[in-house]
Amino acid sequence: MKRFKKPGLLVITFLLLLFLIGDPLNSVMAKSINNQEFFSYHLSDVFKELFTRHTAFNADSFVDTYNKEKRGQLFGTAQGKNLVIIQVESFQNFVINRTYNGQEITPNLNKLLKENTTYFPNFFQQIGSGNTSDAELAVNNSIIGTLDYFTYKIYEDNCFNGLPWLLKDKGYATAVFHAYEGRNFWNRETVYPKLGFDKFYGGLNDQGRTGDYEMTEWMGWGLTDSEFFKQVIPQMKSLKEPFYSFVITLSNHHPFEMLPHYDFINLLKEDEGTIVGNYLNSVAYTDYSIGLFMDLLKEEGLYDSTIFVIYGDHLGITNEKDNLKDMKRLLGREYSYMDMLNVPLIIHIPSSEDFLPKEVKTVSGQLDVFPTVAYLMGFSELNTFYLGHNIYNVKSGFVAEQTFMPKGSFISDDIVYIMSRDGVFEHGEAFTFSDRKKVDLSRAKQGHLKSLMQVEFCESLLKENGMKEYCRNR
Ligand code: GP9
Ligand code: MN
Repeated sequence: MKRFKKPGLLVITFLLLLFLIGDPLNSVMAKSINNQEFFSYHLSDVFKELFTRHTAFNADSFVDTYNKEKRGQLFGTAQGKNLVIIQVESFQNFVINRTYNGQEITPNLNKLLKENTTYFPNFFQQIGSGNTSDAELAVNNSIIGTLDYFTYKIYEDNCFNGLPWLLKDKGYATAVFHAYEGRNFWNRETVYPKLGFDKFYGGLNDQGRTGDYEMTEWMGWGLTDSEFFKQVIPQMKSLKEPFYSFVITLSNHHPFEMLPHYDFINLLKEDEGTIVGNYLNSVAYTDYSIGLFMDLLKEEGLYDSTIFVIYGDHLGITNEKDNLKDMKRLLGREYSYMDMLNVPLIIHIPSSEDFLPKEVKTVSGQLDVFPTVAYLMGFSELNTFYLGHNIYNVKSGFVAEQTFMPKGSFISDDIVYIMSRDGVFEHGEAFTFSDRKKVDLSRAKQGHLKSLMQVEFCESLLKENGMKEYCRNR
């Protein structure tokens, strides 16, 4: 049976087997597992299961699933259009379509959901130690970042072959936009060209710095999003069409403190001065800024010729005691990992002639964005390594997690499994996705192994610089 279509994958998998079976104590997996607090998983048991029963290790989940999944009505509906991906800082899903104290928190995005848009309410973050930068990595490359340290640093010399490169091959101009004060936070300056971005508009032009953004209004971590978006417009206009613009917002960052004139939400007394209260105002401001950006793109004639992808990089409200209490009051139920890791994904194609489903409820994660966008943009193949799936067409969703929900955890349409921090599978917790009812752990074993395998596959791919072949002729 021909399981592998790419020679590189065979090599990586073979190496992975060697690492895992040959010398488990020194293996990649053992090392990264040991890095996790209280983690002492029984490796030999896992691998006996993986390689004797072949339950979780299914090469199909790593290779060329795109070929099958690309068949669908929306294939190529955005072919040749500009692509604008907006990665929104700390943007969680619970605010979408929510009314607080009689006010919509995200009126602009809620409105957008009604216009040639698909909303994915069951979309989850998939990051490692690199926070914002790992979300960038996951979405553009369909691989998950490492827990060891941030991927953009450890693997800065690696070859990547994700969305920007494949779009460049199709004649797209590629650019990334971000207004943090220093250009090189998360080692971005070094890594973006490796990811396939031709141009990086980044950093502030003030106090002796020579970045690309004028400091017209400061809030929190840097230039305000609304001022940032205004400055992005001429930069974007200077790109040759078609282009891929990857735009990273910043204002909605912890501790979410706002300039008073951007406080749009009338907070209840009990939410004033809290992280949750701050967050509501901060996310409402970001929503306002995105609305402004869309209006400016319309004025500049760049709106109709573009496909937009908007999602959150990761959670903003952590599970500290006060937050848990305030979030419980807001949601009317416990604030769980499932809420924390749930970020929204929105795909908007203004001039699509095809009918876009209003909502796709399949469970999905950041790794799925690349194959999904490739499908809409009519890629005939995905000649690279990727772990995600085309969310529009895949029958059931699967998301491997490794932060907050420890490595070995997963979310699927059927079962959610939260790995125990002591590393013993049996001490973990399994429940149904739909109504969060506890289920027997046996129902989570297969997904647990698949989750470990996906994460370890990525670790191995990065460690072995498994995509180096793709860089040969660049
Ligand atoms: C700064 C920004 C930081 O450029 O990306 O966000 P963080 O990684 O702290 O969420
Ligand atoms: Mn972030």
